[in-house]
Amino acid sequence: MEALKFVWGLKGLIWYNGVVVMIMMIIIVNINGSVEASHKVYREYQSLPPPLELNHIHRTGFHFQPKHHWINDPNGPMYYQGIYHLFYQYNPKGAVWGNIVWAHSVSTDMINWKSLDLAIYPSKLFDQYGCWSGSSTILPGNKPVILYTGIIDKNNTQVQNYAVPANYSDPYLQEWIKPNNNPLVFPGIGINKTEFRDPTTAWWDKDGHWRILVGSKRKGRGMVYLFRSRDFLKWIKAQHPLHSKAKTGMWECPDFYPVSMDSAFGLETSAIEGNIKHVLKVSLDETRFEYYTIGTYFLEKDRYVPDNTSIDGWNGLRYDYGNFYASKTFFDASKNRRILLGWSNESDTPTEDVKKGWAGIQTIPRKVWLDTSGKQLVQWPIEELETLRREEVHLSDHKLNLGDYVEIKGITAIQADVEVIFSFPSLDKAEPLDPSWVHMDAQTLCSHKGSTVQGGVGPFGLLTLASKHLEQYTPIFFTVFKATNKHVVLMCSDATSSSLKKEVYKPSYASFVDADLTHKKLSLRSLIDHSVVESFGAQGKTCITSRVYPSRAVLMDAHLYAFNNGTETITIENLNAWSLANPQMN
Ligand code: DQQ
Repeated sequence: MEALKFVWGLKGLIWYNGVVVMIMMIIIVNINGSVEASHKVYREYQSLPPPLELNHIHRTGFHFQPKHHWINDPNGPMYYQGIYHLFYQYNPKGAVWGNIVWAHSVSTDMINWKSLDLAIYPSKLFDQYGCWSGSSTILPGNKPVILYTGIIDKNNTQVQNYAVPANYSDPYLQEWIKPNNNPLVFPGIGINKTEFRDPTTAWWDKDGHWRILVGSKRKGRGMVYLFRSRDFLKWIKAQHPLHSKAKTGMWECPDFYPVSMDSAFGLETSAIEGNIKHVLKVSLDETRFEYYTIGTYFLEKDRYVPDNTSIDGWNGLRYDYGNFYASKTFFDASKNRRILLGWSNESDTPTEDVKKGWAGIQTIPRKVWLDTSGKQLVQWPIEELETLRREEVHLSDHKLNLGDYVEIKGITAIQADVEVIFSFPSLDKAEPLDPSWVHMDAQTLCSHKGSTVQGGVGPFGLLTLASKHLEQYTPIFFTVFKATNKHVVLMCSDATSSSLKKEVYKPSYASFVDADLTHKKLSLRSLIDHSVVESFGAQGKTCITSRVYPSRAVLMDAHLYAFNNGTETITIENLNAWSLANPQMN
């Protein structure tokens, strides 16, 4: 491995024209819109056969994907008789959203997947216009049941249905029955019948009731209606929603579960005793981002109250600050952990998706638990991913001065797992947080500063999916700033230079990281897979997933570098990188 002096071609221009570049970026972001919404309807593309050649350069190697066509939300993940089940929203006829059914895959490790027949598809009056998202619950006696949203008319009226396995002794649960006493829940008086969907996993309490949440909104106020049932069949709406928040719009795909305050082990969804907190996550239809709060669930009153350390609204905490939506967790009883899956949507145009013949992936399943601070969650890729690790390279105690970069050679940079710990001797050179930046959100600040503008402590990090002459690259990096009486860490995953195509949405995804800087170290792990980079900063405290479409940094022409563009010397204390093999993928 060789260290080179890094000359950033456009650095001077960008610095000089900083304001111009920033304005241009904002315009481009606006013109190029945002991530794809699941309900955007492109009728002309909804039912088109896939192209014959599916091995597109941007197809991922180890992320979950069916052979072809469109996918969105993960649905009803569960562990049953030694098998993991993942259902997902799927268009069996095309590469854009539409004709929605529940497709079904099974696995013994959540990395290798085998696709089964469709599990739930429109066939009855109560779901004839679509089988939308939902969850699974394991009832006493180890009996799984699925709750999902059925669309019953052309106006998108939504009801909640259930489905049960045809044969409980089949660990693959290949056939599902939708009993005739469906729907279980109609939108009652006062409920907006086209904004009433995505039932959660049910939880049970000693009072003999099952409880579920259903996402909704009223007059712009996002909310989760609470329903109770003794027999899982007759559901009564509670007088008040479990929780709601003004001006947040429709809450899709809610998820509600307990987390332990004492350990990283997961808890069964009905767990209520002991030193626990609850997490409520909602997916915001209006912003296409999710946020979660950590709080207390008062069971007697059936109220959830977020802690005052959790922002309840558009600026709340996110599992992931990038392409990540409609996520869902489940309790994995085989390893006592809670697992999180999310849909990572494309940032390319629908016409490109049609040409590729596919759109959408699921992120690598992550273990999720409460940070010792009690104020946020922590996530880490499941340990099973490590079975795909092949060639390995290692680098330690390597210094990066201003403008240095080092290529990480010896692995397939297009499909890799990289773990690195950076250290710095002091924070004295940290750039003061300019008062005019204070009101910027992290993403705006990242697009303003970027990876190429010289800083104090940082920007430093990884350049992933980089072409040989750096015409294209996706940097994942940190910059430490000095605020009034503390240091602030900004983490960015910046798609701005990932490809030359104008039509692609290329945001500078970013977040501030609540990192402990006592030891003057910051860690980063990135999972790189052709058109996706999933990154975990500060041991999983901040996660960002970017979808990118390089034309030059493809296949064997992709490179990986570590870099520093700050005046403080950064040391790569330890870097391990592996090529990742292809698992069995549907
Ligand atoms: N996707 C589903 C809905 C859900 C949305 C439809 C979220 O049930 O609200 O495909 O992406």
